[in-house]
Amino acid sequence: MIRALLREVSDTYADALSQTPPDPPIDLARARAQHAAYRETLAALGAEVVTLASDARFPDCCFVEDTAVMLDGVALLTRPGAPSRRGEVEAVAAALQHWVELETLDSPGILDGGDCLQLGRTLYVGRSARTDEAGIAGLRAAASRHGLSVVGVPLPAGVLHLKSVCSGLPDGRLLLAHGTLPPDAFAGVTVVPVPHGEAYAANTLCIGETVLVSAGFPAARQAVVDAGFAVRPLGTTEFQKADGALTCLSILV
Ligand code: CIR
Repeated sequence: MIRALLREVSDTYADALSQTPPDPPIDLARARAQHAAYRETLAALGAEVVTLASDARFPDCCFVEDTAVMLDGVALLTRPGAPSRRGEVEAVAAALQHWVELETLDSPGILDGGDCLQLGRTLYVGRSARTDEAGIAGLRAAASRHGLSVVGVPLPAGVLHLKSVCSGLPDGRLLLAHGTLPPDAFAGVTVVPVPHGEAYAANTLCIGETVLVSAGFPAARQAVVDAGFAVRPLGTTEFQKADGALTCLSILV
């Protein structure tokens, strides 16, 4: 049974961090409707969904992925790169402790879960504005205790997180937005390309053999279908406005 931890969209979500001020601005009611559809889809696919209450102090709190990284059934709590988001970890930790053991980052670094992607026994981690060398060192120390190796992937300017431009498919292949990262950063991994113009939709979420894909990106959807998987399109426009996508909205345990 997959468990999914989610967090409601905050009353202050319109103030969420964004690399570019959204135009039109975030529509809070629409964001909540999209979040509800996401939650219902996960449940319909058989996940046990737990949704935490939001906290108006944290506009970005629905993006729970950034607060913890699962390492073989243990949750490594992160130290998010954005200072305004550090306080989000507490409520997530309180919820996760009922399900799994918790570990903390034993370094003074910063690390966002959105920068972490596990394929097989390798954890790829983006070196970004949100994840630094010390954060990667802390991740490596924790991962090695679980027999996982860590490979750093430098991200180009403007790419918020590693998983802003790629995500894993159910069979371990990598869905990667063409022209964003060199495929040889993922040596030995088979890459399924998404056209550059649909880079946003390279962030997908796998629930079993089904792949959730952002609605409105036909080439990305086709790439996943051609790769052999069932797709569920979901509206994510209000999360895209805050640089968020499908994986960001849950921690799968
Ligand atoms: C932020 O800038 O932190 C949020 N507005 C978006 C975080 C998206 N999270 C993710 O990709 N894992």
